[in-house]
Amino acid sequence: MCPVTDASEQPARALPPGQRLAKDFPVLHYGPVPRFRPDSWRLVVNGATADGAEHQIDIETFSALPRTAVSADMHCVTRWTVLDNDWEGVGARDLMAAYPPADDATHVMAWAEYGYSANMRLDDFASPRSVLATHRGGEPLTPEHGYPLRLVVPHLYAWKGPKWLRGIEYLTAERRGFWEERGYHTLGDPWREERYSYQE
Ligand SMILES: Nc1nc2c(c(=O)[nH]1)N[C@H]1C(S)=C(S)[C@@H](COP(=O)(O)O)O[C@H]1N2
Ligand SMILES: [Mo]
Repeated sequence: MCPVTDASEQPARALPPGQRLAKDFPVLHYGPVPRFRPDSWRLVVNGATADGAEHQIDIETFSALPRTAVSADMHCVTRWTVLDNDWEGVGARDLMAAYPPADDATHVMAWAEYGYSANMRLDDFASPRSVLATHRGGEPLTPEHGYPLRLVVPHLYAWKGPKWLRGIEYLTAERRGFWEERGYHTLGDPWREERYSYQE
């Protein structure tokens, strides 16, 4: 069963091709929900950083970064869409300002607990609407939706936004993430319906 509404419920606006409105807010991920351990939790920024160093950001340091709010629709490649999610957290551009990439960085790998990963172009990550989200709808993320931190890149399919985010790796060449290695598109723009790697 797909968690979508019936055709009589009209979306508030046009959806990307092949998408339908979800009922409520589905939970979808591969593997178990990790437990948050605040003492050992770090967000790692590494790879092609400007200073060549690996940065280990603890939760207190992360909490001191500038905050931003973004309202965005969420499109899962399995064809459901959730409109108007109010995310709050740290803008990707503010993270990049604090922990900048090297000049030759072109791509990002976003890493989650248990080795889940998603790749994207640096320009996609650097969108003013990309947010490392701690809250949705004014409440902290629930464990199954990514507590304490998830990446949201609204203009890409939602698999490009790891829940339980633990790392941003700057890359100087494209590498493929978890789903991108398993037949999904390296770019993943829902408006262009970039679902599968055979379309590349
Ligand atoms: N760590 C992790 N993040 C993930 C996934 C996953 O399997 N593991 N699935 C992605 C997919 S395919 C979707 S559609 C969204 C679903 O987010 P939600 O469960 O909050 O609706 O999470 C994304 N982030
Ligand atoms: Mo998805």
